[in-house]
Amino acid sequence: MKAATRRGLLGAALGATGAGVSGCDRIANSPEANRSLNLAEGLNFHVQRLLLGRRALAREYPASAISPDFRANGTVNPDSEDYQAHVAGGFKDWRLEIGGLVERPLQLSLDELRQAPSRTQITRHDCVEGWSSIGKWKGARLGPLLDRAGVKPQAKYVAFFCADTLELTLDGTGDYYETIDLADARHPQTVLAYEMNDRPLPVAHGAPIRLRLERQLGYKMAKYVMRIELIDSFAGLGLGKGGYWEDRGYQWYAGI
Ligand SMILES: Nc1nc2c(c(=O)[nH]1)N[C@H]1C(S)=C(S)[C@@H](COP(=O)(O)O)O[C@H]1N2
Ligand SMILES: [Mo]
Repeated sequence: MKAATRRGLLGAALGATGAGVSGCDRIANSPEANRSLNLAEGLNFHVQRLLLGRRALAREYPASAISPDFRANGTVNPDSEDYQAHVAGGFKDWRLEIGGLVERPLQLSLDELRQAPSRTQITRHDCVEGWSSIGKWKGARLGPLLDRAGVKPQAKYVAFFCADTLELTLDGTGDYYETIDLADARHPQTVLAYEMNDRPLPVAHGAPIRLRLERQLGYKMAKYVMRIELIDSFAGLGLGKGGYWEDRGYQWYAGI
């Protein structure tokens, strides 16, 4: 690659952080500088992937591609008394809490979520176990909800706390939870889905709402979301790795 092109890339990726490269060709032609430029280019690749690549949309499909039998996985019916009471009452008294590092904590009913800015998308769900299904999702976009709550500057992650416990452990760490960063939270396809294939979200798939995070694997997409918290670190949650499956060895960033 020509030095000029390389500088252009570097400038694009690093300019904003002030780690720019001088425009001197003699520096670019010296072996030491080239080594550091190559290093920086590797960095640049990751920076681009992180900052630019993650804004790209996941592929969307036509209605004809929808799987006739979308698989359900993990918990398919949380057994907690609270949750079962909500199912029996049609989730009328259910409220989604959005709290933690926010200016205005929210408590939203399902109707209020249905009135919030929404998005509908037909996407492929990929489970780490090796199966995929295509479904149509409609939900409240997370970004605008976060704006309504007013994210405090020190917040870095969004944590989702679910109604189900997958594993009863002595230390009480078996509750399903997940965390994502704010870039993913504000991605246009990141929604709190309350509809699947044009019907209210079924219990097996996470009623009343489940996260859709279309650029990552299935285990990131928390079902049965009861509470959302803005946090600056997930070290204190569960076993400290950022999610139920992450605590058991899976990657925190499960990009696909
Ligand atoms: N609360 C909760 N969320 C969950 C799970 C779970 O067991 N509990 N399983 C995860 C996994 S591994 C996958 S693949 C998807 C499955 O979603 P589905 O049942 O709609 O296929 O949900 C994810 N979110
Ligand atoms: Mo999964």
